[in-house]
Amino acid sequence: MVAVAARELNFDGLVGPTHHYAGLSSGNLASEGHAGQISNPRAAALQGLEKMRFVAGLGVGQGILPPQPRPDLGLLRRLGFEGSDGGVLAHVRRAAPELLSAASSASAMWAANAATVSPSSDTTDARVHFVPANLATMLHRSIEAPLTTRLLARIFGDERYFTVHDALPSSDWTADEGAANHTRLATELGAVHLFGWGRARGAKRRPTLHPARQTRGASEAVARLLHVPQTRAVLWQQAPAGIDGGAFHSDVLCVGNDSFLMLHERAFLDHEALVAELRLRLGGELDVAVANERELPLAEAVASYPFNSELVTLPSGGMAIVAPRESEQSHPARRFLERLVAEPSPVTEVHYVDVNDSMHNGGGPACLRLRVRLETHEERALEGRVLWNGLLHDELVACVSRRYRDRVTLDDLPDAEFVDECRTALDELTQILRLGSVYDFQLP
Ligand code: SUG
Repeated sequence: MVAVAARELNFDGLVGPTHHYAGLSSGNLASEGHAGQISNPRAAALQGLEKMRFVAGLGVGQGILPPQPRPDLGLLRRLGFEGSDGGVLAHVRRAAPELLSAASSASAMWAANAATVSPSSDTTDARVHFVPANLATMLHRSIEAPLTTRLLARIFGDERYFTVHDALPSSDWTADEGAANHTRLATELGAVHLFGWGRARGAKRRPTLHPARQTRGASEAVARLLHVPQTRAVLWQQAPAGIDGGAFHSDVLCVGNDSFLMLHERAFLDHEALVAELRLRLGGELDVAVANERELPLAEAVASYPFNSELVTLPSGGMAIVAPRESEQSHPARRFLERLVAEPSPVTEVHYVDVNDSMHNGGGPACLRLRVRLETHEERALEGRVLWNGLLHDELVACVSRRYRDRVTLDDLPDAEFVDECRTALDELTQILRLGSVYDFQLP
C-alpha cells in the first residue's frame, strides 16, 4: 500500500426533521414496504448520532454533514405550484400529495449517495476530488445535488488540496448514485477503484422488475473527473438478478476496504471474473470473501444488510465490521459475518448498531456515511466544525432532542408551522457545525 499519513473519515449525514416513510424508491424493498408508516425523526437522528459516537469510539475518523432543508418549496414551485409558502403547501396537498412527500424526503441522510471521492494518493494531480451525485433516477433524490455541492465546497473549500466538481448532467445516460456504487481497494500494488453500474446504452442484460439506477456512462465520467488513472479503475455491471432482488445500489451486496472485499455472489455479473480482474491489479494480498446463495440467500441479504456494513480500519491495523442490528437478528447473515472473523482475514471484530429507522427506508450503516480519505494536512484544512468530538455530539443531541418531533405522518407535511420548526432546527444545527449560511432561507 502507498505509505502516506492518511486516514479515512466517515462523514455521516445527519437525519433531517422531516424523516418519514413515503415509499418513494421503487426497487428499494424496505422503502416500498414501510410506505405510510409513522416515523420518529428524533429517534432516527439520535440513532445516527449514536452510530457516529460508536464509530468514533473505535478510533476511526468521523465527520458530520447537516440535513438539507425540506420540504423543498423550490421544487414544488418548479412543478407549477404558486403563491406563498402556505399557498403552495395547501395546493400541493390537494393536487398531488405524493409530490409533497418527494419534496419533504430527508433522503440526504444517506451520505454514501452524496458524492464519489478519490483521495489524493490515488489521483493523477495529487488532489482530493469530489463528484457530487446527480441522483437523477429518483425525483426526491435528484434535488439533493445543488446543496450537496455547496456544502462540500464549503467544507472542502481549500483549493490547494480539494476539487469539488459539478454533478454530472441529469440525464438517462448519466444517472449517478455516488459512492454507493463505488469501492476503493488498495494493496502494496496500489489502489483500485471499483465502479458498479446497473444499466448502459445497448447493454443486453438488464433487470426486468426494478430500475437500475447507476449508468455505465456516469461511472465512466465520474472515474475521469476523479482523476483516477485508467488502469486503476474497474467498471463492472451489477447483477440484474441482484437488482431485481432489491439491491438497488452495489453497496447493498458489496463492501471493500483496502485489501479486503466482501460480496454476495449476486452483487456483480460473473463475480468470479471480477475477482480475477481485481487480483490481477492488486495481487495476492487482496482477500475476498464471497457469500453464495446457499450460505446467505439474496432475499435474506437484502432484508438484513450485512454487506451494507461500515468496514473500517482500526488503529490496531485490523478491520471492524459495523453492521446493522438486523444482521445480528438474521441467522445466516450473522453466521456469515462471524465466519469472516473466525477465518484468517483482516476482519478482527463485528459490531451491531441500531439504525432501524433508516433501515426502514433501505439505508444501513454504510448508506449513512461518505468515506473521505485524507492526509493529515488535508484534514487540517477542513472548514467548519464537522469533525466528531464528544462536545459536538452533546450539542447535536441536545438540539435534536429539543427541536425534532417524535412523530411525523404524511398529514404533518403541509403544515406551515412544521416548515418553520424544521428551519429553526436546521439553522441551529448549522450554527453548531459552524458552517455559516448555507441554506437559501439563511441567505439575505
Ligand atoms: O435512495 N431510500 C434511499 C436509501 C439509500 C440507500 N443508500 C445506499 N445504498 N448507499 C434510496 O432509495 C426512501 C425514501 C422513502 O421512501 O421515503 C429512500 O430514498
